[in-house]
Order: sequence, then structure tokens, then C-alpha cells
Amino acid sequence: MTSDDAKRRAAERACDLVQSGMKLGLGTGSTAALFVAELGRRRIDILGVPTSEATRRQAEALGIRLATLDDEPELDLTVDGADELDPVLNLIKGGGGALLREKLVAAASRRMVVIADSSKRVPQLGRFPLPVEVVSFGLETTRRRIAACLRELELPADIRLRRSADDQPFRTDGGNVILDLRLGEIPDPHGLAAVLKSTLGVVEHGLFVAMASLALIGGPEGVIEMA
Ligand code: ABF
Repeated sequence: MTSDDAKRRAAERACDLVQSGMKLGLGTGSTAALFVAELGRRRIDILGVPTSEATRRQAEALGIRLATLDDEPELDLTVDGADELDPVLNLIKGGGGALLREKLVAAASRRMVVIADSSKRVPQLGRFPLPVEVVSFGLETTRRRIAACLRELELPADIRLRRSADDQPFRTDGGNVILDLRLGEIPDPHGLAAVLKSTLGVVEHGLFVAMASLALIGGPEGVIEMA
């Protein structure tokens, strides 16, 4: 079974949770795109709030009714992918650069369900570089501030500015840039999340701590549910 097949299984299972009339947060990334495609295929009448311009374009093309978070500040459910998830459903997200909108939409939802293939499951977060969205003004000062915090927490201060294919700094939908933190392991996701959140220049980080209530993990044996 390919990784795409595993992701598709998880995406289809998530679609089973969707009922007509729901207000849905629509995630970003290849797994979330399979979910959106399946929603379109099943023609379930929902109102979607996309977490990126890419997802907005996909949903629009499928004829899914869309709203913004300002129109609909309370959502029933968000379905989104992840870069890593640990056994208690803490996540690293933002590999695709949409972490800020993903977090805003997930936080506005009564329930967040993660869909992924089994390669995303880890015993401890941190192998995947942690994305941190920062304002580009004063970037070097913010980078130094983050490095100092990491040293204080005895974590490696290997911080890299994300670049696009044309070697220019990658820009998020909000016009900010992303620093990827190569930490190796994150023994205390809560603690690191709090420290990053209070660092000047940081807009948001890709740690989603205690936000997801269910993960659907696709694989050859079917779909495993983690709650
Ligand atoms: C989004 O897409 C993310 O936050 C994460 O970075 C990524 C996962 O991508 P994929 O589903 O393509 O593996 O959900």
C-alpha cells in the first residue's frame, strides 16, 4: 500500500464523521486535500472555512460552500493533517507553511480530527523540524531571541530560515517568514510552546498541544483510531 492510499483511507474515514449542515474547518496539505476531494465527491452540503489559499482554491473548484472565520467564528469540526503526532495527540504542524491559519481554525472548532498515514506517528515529537512563523522585520533579532530560549531549555539552537524553490525566503499566506527549528526531540511540548509563544517577533509556532481529540491513521490494516 502506498502512502497516498493510507492517507486516502484516513481521509475517507474522516468524511464519515461529516454530516450535512456542518461548519467545517478544511485543513491543508496532501492528506487534507484528499479529505476535501472526498467531501466534494460525496456532495455533502457543508460550509467550509479553508486554512490556506491552496485549500480555498481546491474547495472552490469542487463547488464547496465557503466562509471565512469572521463569518463563522464557531465551527463544528476541523479535519487536518500533521507532520508528526505523539501518543497523546500533540502535533507538529506547519511543514506546508499554513500553521497560523490552521491553528486559528482548529481553535475555533469544537473538535479537531487529525488524518495521517502511520509514518507521522512518533513516540516523541521533534524529529520533524518545528516550524515557527515570525515577522520578517527584525528577523535576525528574533532568531537570536529564539536561540537563547532554546539554549536555556538545553535544546539545540539549529535554526534555519525556510526558503522557496527560487531560494527566496518562503512567505506564508500572512506574508511572514518561517524559521525551522531542528531540535531532534522535544521532551516538553507544553513548556516549549509557552516559551515560543511569549517570544517577541514570533507570530505562531507549529506545536499543537492538546488541540486534537481524535487521530485517524491509515495503513494496510485499515484505519487506526487514536483518542
Ligand atoms: C498540513 O499539511 C500541515 O500542518 C502539515 O504541515 C502538512 C501535512 O502534510 P501532508 O498531509 O501532505 O503530509 O496539515
